[in-house]
Formats: sequence, structure tokens, C-alpha cells
Amino acid sequence: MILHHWDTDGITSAAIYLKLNGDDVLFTPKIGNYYLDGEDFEQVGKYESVVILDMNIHEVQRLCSSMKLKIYDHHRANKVTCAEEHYNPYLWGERYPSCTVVLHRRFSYAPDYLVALGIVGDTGPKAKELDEWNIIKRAMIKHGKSFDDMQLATSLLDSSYRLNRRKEVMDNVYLVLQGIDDVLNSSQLLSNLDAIEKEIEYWVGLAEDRGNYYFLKMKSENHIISAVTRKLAWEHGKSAIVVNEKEDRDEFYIRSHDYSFDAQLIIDMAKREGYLGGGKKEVMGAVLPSGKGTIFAEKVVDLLGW
Ligand SMILES: [Mn+2]
Repeated sequence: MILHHWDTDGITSAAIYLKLNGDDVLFTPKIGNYYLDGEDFEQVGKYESVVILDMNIHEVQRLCSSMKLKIYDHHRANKVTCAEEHYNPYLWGERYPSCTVVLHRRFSYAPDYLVALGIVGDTGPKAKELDEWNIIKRAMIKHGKSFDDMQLATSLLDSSYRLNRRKEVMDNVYLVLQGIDDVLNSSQLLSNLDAIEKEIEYWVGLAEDRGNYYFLKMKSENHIISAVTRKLAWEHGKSAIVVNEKEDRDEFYIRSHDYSFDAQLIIDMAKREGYLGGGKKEVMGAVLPSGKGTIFAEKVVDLLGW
């Protein structure tokens, strides 16, 4: 079985692994979970051998007692010593931009559009500044595509997880194996993008101007909070705070429009309170128990003196 991340890099990594080793059962965890819940654990546990691509799964060593485990990844991680192979450049202090680059290096897989799409998916426009940019450029020339086409292809592949469509994520592995044009022309994925854009616009229109920042409380099972926050901040030229109340959890997201605060302060606060949080200088997100999102947002507003 191949267990892979639900984003473009995870999808293209699974495609490369299939090309190298032949067809296999594909599996992606419940979207949003960087761990295996009871149901997922039971399903994965039925297999004698599992390859994990582009994911650092919490407590993954639980799988070792019943199976042969291999892990190829590029996220921050600790060595999983019980795995037959744990190949992650992070473990020896190197950073690779995508898991597709990990597979290219580990298996001498000749870089192609799959490797390129993985990099573009994980790094976006910053891909142009990487050493690996030449991989992307060669793929663009070979297939007659612009960088915009490459980015559109990754948005299309990502649209399935954004709309919480787990089976479609795995279908996309076979779709991308057919070629970039098959992705760009997929009517299903194109209509996904339409639906996502409409939903983002709907929520952005409901946000409230609070002087120093925009605030929005939304309710969506889709993975769009980061895109909603970004659109809010960019459209109004103000920082934005968004709380999304999902069925089983609250999500919190904040974006500074002018780097006027360091999001690390909020990441530290989330960690002190025992919540999962992460981000960069200008953005941060956190997952909180149901009902805690608004309370956390008030604390952040206090912390920032808004
Ligand atoms: Mn990745």
C-alpha cells in the first residue's frame, strides 16, 4: 500500500512511486489529519507493507509491529528507527523543496513533469528561486506550458482536498500519470475550482471591519480558511482573523497585510495553550477543540493590542 499526502506533492509522489514499482493500493488519511484515527489505522494495518510519501504521520511507529514500513518525506521529522527505510533529507540537515525531489534523488528517477509539479505545488512562485527551477523549466519547455499553466495544474490537483474529496485525491494520481493536459482539461477539477472560488467570495463578503483588522466567523467543512484569510487581507489591505467552526474542530487563521506583527508570538501562545499551530512570519493557523476558536481569537486580539 502507498499512503500519501492529499496535496499535489503527495499525489505526484505517489504517481512516481507507481511508475517505479508498478500498481499498488493507494490510501490518503482523512483529509486534515496528520495521524491515523481508529478507522484509518485499522485499514492500513491490514497490509504487510506500507510506503509513506510526503507525510510525517504522528506515532507512525505503531505500524511497525505488524508490517514492513518505508518512509520517503521532506517534512520536519524524527528518525523512525523501526522502519526498514526512512529517507528524509531533514534527518541529515538538508532541505528538499518537495517529496518528488526526494524520490528523484533516492531512486535516480529522471526529473520530469511529475517532479516539477510536486515542487510547484509545495513552493508556488518561490519555485523560481530554487536550484531545482531548471527541472521545472525543462518540463515547461518539453510540454509547451507556461509557469501559470503549471500553477493552474497544481491548483486543480489541490482542489480535491480543498473540497474534502478523499477518493478524488487518489483518482488524481492516475489522472496526473496521463499527463499535464489531462489535469488542465479535467472538467471535474475545473468545476471544483469554480466552486471553491465562489465559496471563498461568499465568506469574504460576510467579514466584519473592526478597525485594525477584519474578522470573520465561518462554517465550512472545506479546506479554504487560508485562502479566505488571504483574500480578505489582500482585498481590504488590512490584517485578517478568521475562525472556522467545523463539525469536529475549530480552525483559526491570521494574516498580517504589512508584517506589522510577528506571527511567531501567536504560534508560541497556541503552543503554550496546548494547541497545534504553525506558520510563518506573516501568517499562522491553529486547530482547536470545538468552541475554542472565538475565545482564542479574542486572546490574540488582546496580545496584539488591537
Ligand atoms: Mn511535500
